[in-house]
Amino acid sequence: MRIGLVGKPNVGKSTTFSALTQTPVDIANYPFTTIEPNVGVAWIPLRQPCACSALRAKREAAGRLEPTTDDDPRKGSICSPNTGSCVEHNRLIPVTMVDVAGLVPGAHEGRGRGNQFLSDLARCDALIQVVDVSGSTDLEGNPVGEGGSNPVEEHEFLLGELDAWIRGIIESSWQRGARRVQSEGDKALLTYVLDQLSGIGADETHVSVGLAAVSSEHPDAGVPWSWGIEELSTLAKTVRAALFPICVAANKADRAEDGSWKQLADLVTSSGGILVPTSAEAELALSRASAAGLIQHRPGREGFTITEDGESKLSEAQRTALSSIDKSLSRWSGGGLVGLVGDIVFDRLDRRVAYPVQDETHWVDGEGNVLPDAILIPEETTAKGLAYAVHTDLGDGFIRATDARSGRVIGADHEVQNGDVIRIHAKS
Ligand SMILES: Nc1nc2c(ncn2[C@@H]2O[C@H](COP(=O)(O)OP(=O)(O)O)[C@@H](O)[C@H]2O)c(=O)[nH]1
Ligand SMILES: [Mg+2]
Repeated sequence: MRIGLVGKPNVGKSTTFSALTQTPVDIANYPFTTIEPNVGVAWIPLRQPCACSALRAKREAAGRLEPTTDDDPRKGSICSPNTGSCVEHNRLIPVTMVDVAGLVPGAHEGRGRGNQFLSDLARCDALIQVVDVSGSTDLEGNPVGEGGSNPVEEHEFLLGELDAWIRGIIESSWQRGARRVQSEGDKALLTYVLDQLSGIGADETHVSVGLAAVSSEHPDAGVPWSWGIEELSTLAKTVRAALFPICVAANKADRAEDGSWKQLADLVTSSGGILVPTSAEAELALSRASAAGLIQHRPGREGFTITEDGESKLSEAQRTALSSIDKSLSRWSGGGLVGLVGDIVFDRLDRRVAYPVQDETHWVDGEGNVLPDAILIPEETTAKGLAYAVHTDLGDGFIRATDARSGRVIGADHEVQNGDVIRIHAKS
C-alpha cells in the first residue's frame, strides 16, 4: 500500500510526511521509518481488534492463559508482529507514504520537476492532496496573505494537471492507434489505450470505464480517429478518476476559519473522495515529543500521557503547549492525518486484513511467532490470491487452506473475509 502526498509548494506536504512517519513504534522491525528522504512508513490502526484478542479468549477459556493483569504493558495483546505493534489488541500496520514534490503549473509538460513528479505518482495506490485551507499562498506557493487563495481552485488545478498528463500520453500516437480499429475491430482501441497507460498502472477496467464515458458523453463522437480534444479529455479524466482516488487533507486548519473548507469538502465527496481537516504542524509537534520519549501517544488516538522522562524534562510551558495542541486537534472530526490514511485504506480502497499463519491451532509461523503478519488485501481476494500476496511460491504450490477461526478447510476460490486467520497448505 503506497500513498502519495501531492499539492502545490508550501501547503505542508513535508510537514505532513514527517508527522505521519516520525512516530516511533515499539516492537517494529523498522529501525527507521524513513526509507528514502521522501519515502517513509506511517502506522495505521486496524479498525477491528487484532486477532490476538480472539486467541487470548480461546486460551483463557481453555484454562491455558491467565486473564490480563493491570500491570501488563501490552494490555492483553499476545501477538508478535513482524512489522508494527499491538497494544490492547489495537494493532498498527505499515502504509508507505511518499512526499511527491514538484506539482507546479505545467508539471504535465515536464515543467519544474514535472517528470520525476509523474513517475512517483504512477506507483501510488491513492493520493492525498494537501491543500492550504488558510489560503495563504498562490498556486506557485508564494505568500499572498491569509484567505487570498482559493482551496477549490487549488484542487481543480491538481486534477487539471493529472488529466492533461494522462491525455498527453494517450494523444501521443493516437492517430496510429485509432486506425488499428479499422483493421482489427473495436477491441483494438482498448488494447491500444491499455498499452499506452499500463506504465502508470491502468488496467482493463480503468480503460473500459474511460471508453464507456466517451460513448455516453459524446454520442456523436464518431470513429476514434476523428476524436478531438473533448473526447480525449473525457477519456483521460475518467481514467484518472478511476486510477487515482484523490482525497484531501484540508491543512493549516488551525489558521483557517472553521468550515471554510466546506465548499471543497462538498466537491471532493461528490466524486467519492474524502476530506479531513488537519494541522500537520500540530501533529508533528506530538510525533516529535513522542519520538523523543517525552510523551506516549498512539497514532490515531486522542490524548497522550507524559512519560517519566517527560516529567523531568518538559517545562510547564511545554506541557501546556502540548495539551493545547492536542485539544485543538480534537476540535475537528475525521481523526486528523492518521484518520484520513485509515479512511483511504479501509473505505476508499476497501482493503481488508488477513492473518496468514503456518499452524491453525496455535496461530503461529514456523518460528512460533503468534500472528506475525497482518496483511492488507483487496476486496474479493480468494484464499489462493492471499497465498500469492504472501509469496509467489505459496500461490504456485497452493493445495488448500484452513480457516483457523472455524477450523474448516477452504478451497482456492473461497473469498477471504476481513479478519480471517488463514493457514495455507502448499506443495513446497
Ligand atoms: N499554521 C500551520 N502551518 C503549517 C502547517 N503545516 C505546515 N505549515 C507550515 O507551512 C510551511 C510549509 O510547509 P512544508 O511542509 O515545507 O510545505 P511543502 O512545500 O508543501 O512541503 C512551513 O513553514 C510549515 O511549518 C499547519 O498545519 N498549520
Ligand atoms: Mg516539501
